[in-house]
Amino acid sequence: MKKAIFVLLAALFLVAGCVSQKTNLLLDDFEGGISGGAEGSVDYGAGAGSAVEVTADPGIKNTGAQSLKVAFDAVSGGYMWVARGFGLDSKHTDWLVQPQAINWKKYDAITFFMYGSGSNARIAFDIKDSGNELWRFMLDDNFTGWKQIVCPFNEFFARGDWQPDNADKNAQLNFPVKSFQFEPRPPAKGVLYFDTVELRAK
Ligand SMILES: [Ca+2]
Ligand SMILES: [Ca+2]
Repeated sequence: MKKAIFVLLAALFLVAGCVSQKTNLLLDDFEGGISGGAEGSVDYGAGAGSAVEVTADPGIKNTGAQSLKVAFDAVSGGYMWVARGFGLDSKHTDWLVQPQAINWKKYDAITFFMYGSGSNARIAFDIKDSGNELWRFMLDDNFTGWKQIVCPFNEFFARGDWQPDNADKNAQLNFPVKSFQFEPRPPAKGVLYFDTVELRAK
């Protein structure tokens, strides 16, 4: 009898395991035409002396046919942004999935692949929450080649240096998240590549 119960329980766990299989969600693969400006597919720019150029790179890629190539010169006092998602100034920056269509409770991190250059530049990865509040995760360009960067939602912090005028500034990361952006922090100059932005299943 004990053996029968054990077999039954083992079978139940097996079924439960199959049903609750973890599946990550691909948010963005940076495919298709890459351009800036009002009609562009990437919302990017720079100011106060910094400069950034964004193109597609078919040679260095992690998934699909290309990656997002970011050539930057970040000077002291300057700023820049390279953003994709919803509610941005450029018209065609959408992810592969609408934020409202995502069950955010199923995921605990946002991940992406970065092709590092070993420059030791500091890179900010920001997400904008449903209240337009910007949250930041910091990483270092201290490796070469592709590496997956895992940014757990509970390790983001609300930006203290700047927030949009319409940010709720409630110190809560409110879902759905609407967009993300990369910003190499000054002083730094170089080229980085990004690809394969996903939500990690819990
Ligand atoms: Ca790609
Ligand atoms: Ca908020």
